[in-house]
Amino acid sequence: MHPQLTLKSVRARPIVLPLKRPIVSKVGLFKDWPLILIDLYTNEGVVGHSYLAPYITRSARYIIPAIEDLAEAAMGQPVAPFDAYRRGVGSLHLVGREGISLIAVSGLDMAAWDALAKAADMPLAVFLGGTVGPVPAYNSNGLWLTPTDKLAAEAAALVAEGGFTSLKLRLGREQLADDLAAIAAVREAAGATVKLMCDFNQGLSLGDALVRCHALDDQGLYWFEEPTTYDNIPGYAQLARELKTPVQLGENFYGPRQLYHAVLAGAADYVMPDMMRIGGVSGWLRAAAIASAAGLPMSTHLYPEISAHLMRVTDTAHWLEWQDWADPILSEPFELKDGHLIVPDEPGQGIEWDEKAVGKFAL
Ligand code: SMN
Ligand code: MG
Repeated sequence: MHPQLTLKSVRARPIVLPLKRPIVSKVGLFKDWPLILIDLYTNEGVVGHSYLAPYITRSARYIIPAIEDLAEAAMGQPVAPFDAYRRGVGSLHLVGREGISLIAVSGLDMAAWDALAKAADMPLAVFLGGTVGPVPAYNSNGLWLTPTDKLAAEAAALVAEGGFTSLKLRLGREQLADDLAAIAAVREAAGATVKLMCDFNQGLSLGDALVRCHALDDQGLYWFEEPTTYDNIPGYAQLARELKTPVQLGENFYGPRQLYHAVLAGAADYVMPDMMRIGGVSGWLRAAAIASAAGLPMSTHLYPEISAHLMRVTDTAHWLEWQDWADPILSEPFELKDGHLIVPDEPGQGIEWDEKAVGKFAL
């Protein structure tokens, strides 16, 4: 029998990684990519890892104290992520069940699941009742709102990064003609059969979203992601009702209940929770059960390593979003093959920090 793990301490460290291709999007311009690395130590010697990608570098100043506060309260307790989730959100609910509270809970939750799977000497996917193997992925490393004449070369490079047949393209440029030119440039370079997941990053008003998405509805795009503000649920229900192209929503859902409300309202054809906001592994598993009952295909957002394990046990698993942004600090980045991310046959998530690189990017 494996020993029950007991929480000894938690370390959370901010780092900032350079981005090969700067993010030019309606949610902001990012030249680099901050991460918070979390190490969860147990009395038994097992160490769980996770990371958060909070977009804004200075947010480490208020997310890390929240992580430390929750960890302090759990010191000496069994490593039991479902219990910690309830206790963590419960203890912070008066300052909000969502936002920073849930982000801190999610980071600790992922590290706790990593530790448990490591203690059992199983890959996380196997620990959760699945198997390791390939997960279908699209390349989301580029195709931002960059000048259209740069898109063809970038699309060809993105396909070549891992034999990809699917790419994410950001849309919602000033003029419809600019979006059409972007689509044409990418298809020209990546092949007519390339699947294009299209992300508007909430950049349009509901009225503009209706007009632009109707105008693009015959383009054969794979999905329309977040055309308007993510929490305009009635607006999304209208978009999903009126459009032929599937509407994708969910990277901004805080906790499984927000996904549930979106499902109830018919606000999306596809959902794509984000590990940092949905509640880590525990939140994902609950959200996946809702998507399964509703028959909604579920994709991932950021966090490709841990998300790949989860996709192996998600009933309606759809597409994994691939970004290589954490690769510089991983001692063994995950392998890509023929447009799939390969879940490694290693205990836990299968991520270990390259401490030399971490030192280089420390804040
Ligand atoms: C996104 C991800 C990371 C930064 C900005 C925008 C985007 C996505 O919404 O879905 O990849
Ligand atoms: Mg998105």
